[in-house]
Amino acid sequence: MTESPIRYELIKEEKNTGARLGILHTPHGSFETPIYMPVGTLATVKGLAPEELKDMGAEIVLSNTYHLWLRPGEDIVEEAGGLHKFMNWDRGILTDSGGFQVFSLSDMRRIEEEGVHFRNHINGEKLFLSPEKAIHIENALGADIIMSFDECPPFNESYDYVKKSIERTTRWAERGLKAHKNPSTQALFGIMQGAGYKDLRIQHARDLASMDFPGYSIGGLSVGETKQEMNDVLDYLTPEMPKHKPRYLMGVGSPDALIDGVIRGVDMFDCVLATRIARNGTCMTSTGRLVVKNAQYARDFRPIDEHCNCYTCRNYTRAYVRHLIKTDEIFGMRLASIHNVHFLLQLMKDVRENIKNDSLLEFRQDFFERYGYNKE
Ligand code: PRF
Ligand code: ZN
Repeated sequence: MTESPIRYELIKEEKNTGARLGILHTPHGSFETPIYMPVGTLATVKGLAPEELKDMGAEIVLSNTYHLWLRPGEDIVEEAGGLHKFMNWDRGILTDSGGFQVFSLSDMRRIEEEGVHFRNHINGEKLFLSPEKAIHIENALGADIIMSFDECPPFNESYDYVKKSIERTTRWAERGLKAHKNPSTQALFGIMQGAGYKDLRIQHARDLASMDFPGYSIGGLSVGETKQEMNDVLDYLTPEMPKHKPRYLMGVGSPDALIDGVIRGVDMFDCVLATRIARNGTCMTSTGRLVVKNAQYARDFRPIDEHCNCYTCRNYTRAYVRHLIKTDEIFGMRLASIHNVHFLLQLMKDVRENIKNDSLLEFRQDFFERYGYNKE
C-alpha cells in the first residue's frame, strides 16, 4: 500500500449541527476546511492572477481535465512541468475527470461499458474518453487531488437507469484506481452518484467507501433539482461517508448551498457561479445579489459591499465598476470577480469561525435573513 499524498485531520464537529472543522494536508500546503475552491477551468481563474488569489486567501483551485485535454493538450502541460508550474500556482490544485463536462458540453454522446464516445464541443471532432484515459490525462496534469471518471445522470432519470449507471461508475472507479500511476503524489477521489434515490445513493456510497479512496466526492447534485431535494440527499448520504476522509460536493457554490452543505457535513466545494456572474455584472453582497450593471448605480459612489474588505471594495465604487462593465472593459470584470471570489472565501472563513464557536445555526439564520433567502 502506498501512503496517501493527502491527510484529513478532523479537528471538531459543531455542537448543534455536526458541521466539520478539519485540516487538509496536501503536497502543496495545508488548509482548514470547510473550503471553497475557485474554478480555473482552463488553468486560470478567469481574469485573476495567482498573486491576487493568494491575497484573497484561496488555498486550492479546481481545473478541468476535459478542457485541458482539448486545449492545449495534457502533453504540453506535462512538458511545462505540470499544471502548478504551467499556471504559476504553488498551492493546491484539484482536477475534475471530464465525465461531467462530456455530459454537459458535448451534443452527441454514446455511453458504453468501455467509456464515452462524443464530439468535441469546439470543432465537432469525434472523441473517446474512458476511465483509464481520464486518469492518464490527470496524471500528466499533476494536480494534488484528481477525480474518478463517472457518469452524472440527470436527477429525474429512471430508477433502473440510475441503478445500472452507478454500478458502471463503480467499475469505472475500479479501473481508474488500477490505471492511476501516481498514488503517492496525487490523491484519487471516488465520486458518489445515485440521483435522488435513497437506496441507490447509500449503495453507491458503501460500494465506493469499501474501495478505500483517500477522499470522496458527491456528484449528481445541483443539476436542476430543488434545494430541498439536494439537502435531503445530503442528509442521508453524508452519514454513510467515511468520517476521517474529506468530502467534496461537486459544482455547488451558491452562498446558501455552501452553508447548508457544511451543516450536513461537507468539507469542500467548487462553483463557477461567483466568477461567471461577476463577468456579467452581478455581485454577491452581505445583503444579497447586487446587479451593479443596473442604472440605479450610475451615481452610486459607495463600494459594492460596505462590509467587504476586498481590493475592489477598498478602492472602487459601484458607479465605476458599473461603468466598466457597461463598456465591456476587462478591468470591470476583474474587479467584480475579485469581489465575488473574496466574498465566498470570506463566507467560508466566517463559517469555520462559527463552527469553532458552536454558533453555526445562528450564523445561518442571520446570513439567510440579510441575504434575502428567507423571502423565497
Ligand atoms: N461529476 C463530476 N464532476 C461534476 C459533477 C459530477 O456529478 C457535478 C455535479 N454537480 C459537477 N461537477 N465528475
Ligand atoms: Zn468587495
